[in-house]
Amino acid sequence: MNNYIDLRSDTVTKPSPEMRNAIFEAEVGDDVYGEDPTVNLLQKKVSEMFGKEAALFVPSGVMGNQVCIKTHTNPGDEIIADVDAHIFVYENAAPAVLSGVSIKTIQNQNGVITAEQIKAAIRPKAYYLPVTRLICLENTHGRSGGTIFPIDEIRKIYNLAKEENIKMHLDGARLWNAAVASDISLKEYAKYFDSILVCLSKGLGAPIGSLIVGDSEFIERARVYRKMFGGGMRQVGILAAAGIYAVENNIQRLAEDHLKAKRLAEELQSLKTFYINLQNVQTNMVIFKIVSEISQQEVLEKLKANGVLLTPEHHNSIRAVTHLDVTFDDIDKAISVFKRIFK
Ligand code: TLP
Repeated sequence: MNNYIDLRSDTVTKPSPEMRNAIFEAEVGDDVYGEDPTVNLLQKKVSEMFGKEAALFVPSGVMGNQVCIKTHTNPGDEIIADVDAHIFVYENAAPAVLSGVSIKTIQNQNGVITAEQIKAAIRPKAYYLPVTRLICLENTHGRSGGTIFPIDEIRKIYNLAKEENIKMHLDGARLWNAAVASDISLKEYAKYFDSILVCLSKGLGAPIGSLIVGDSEFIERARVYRKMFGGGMRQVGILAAAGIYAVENNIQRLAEDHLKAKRLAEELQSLKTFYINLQNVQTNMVIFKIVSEISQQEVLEKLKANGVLLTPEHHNSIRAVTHLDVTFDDIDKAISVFKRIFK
């Protein structure tokens, strides 16, 4: 896909020469013994960034979410998530398979579920009902096009969770984007969650890797499930080194990706083939809802034939994601392609 302007996802980013150099230079050890100095450094660094006691390096976002769900719950419990949450839609029903829990889904508005909706979804206490154990939020929210979860609503949900003795998990695969765009610190977001998943392999440009953060006791228990799920890794400092490079160099620059998404959306909003909700273009994604006769597949094929890659999204939409491997120039080229093909 080298010759394409690849807007399918920020997961397609490749390690830069500087990041490859950090990988090359990494000191390593056996991380299952806890002896990889570079992994230990990454975990320490990231836990401090979030103001939490500990962090654990995991191979993927899905594994991070699922290890957290497993650590928080018992079989027969229920977790709450929005109906479009990655945890619910894109993780192969893993909460049912790996943790034996059901998911009570809530309709979201632009990625947001409210404390009021959640309150209504919490099960009353009765021996024949599942126990509502965990509330999962997603920030930024992928299926709504990278929208930011408002901090005021997070605070209300946190207060409710405290009252009800329910834990809070954040799928923060792209929390970095939310923090940069909203100017709210990672620590402030982290205050309201018992566990957070963050990814290195999306907008931050690392080839692989995610972390979960939480208190030390939680992370110690999570380590057991990481191993159980096959995520115990050995001389993985070569990947942690990429992660350290990513968090030290590639967070603030996400603002550029947000500008690229804005430019794409603003330039293409006049096309009649699509509807773009500009208010939802808050970070590095643009959702184009197809509002003319043309099929989703045809739109994607035409774009591909002209060198631009996007992905299908639900509700007859297509999704563009900006990232560090597409330049402003590439965005302008993609805009010309759109304008040439579509009305
Ligand atoms: N998201 C991918 C696809 O799976 C949709 C993408 O291209 O956006 N949480 C969120 C919010 C995510 O968007 C993703 C990946 C994950 C978790 C899972 O991360 P990985 O792919 O590392 O397991």
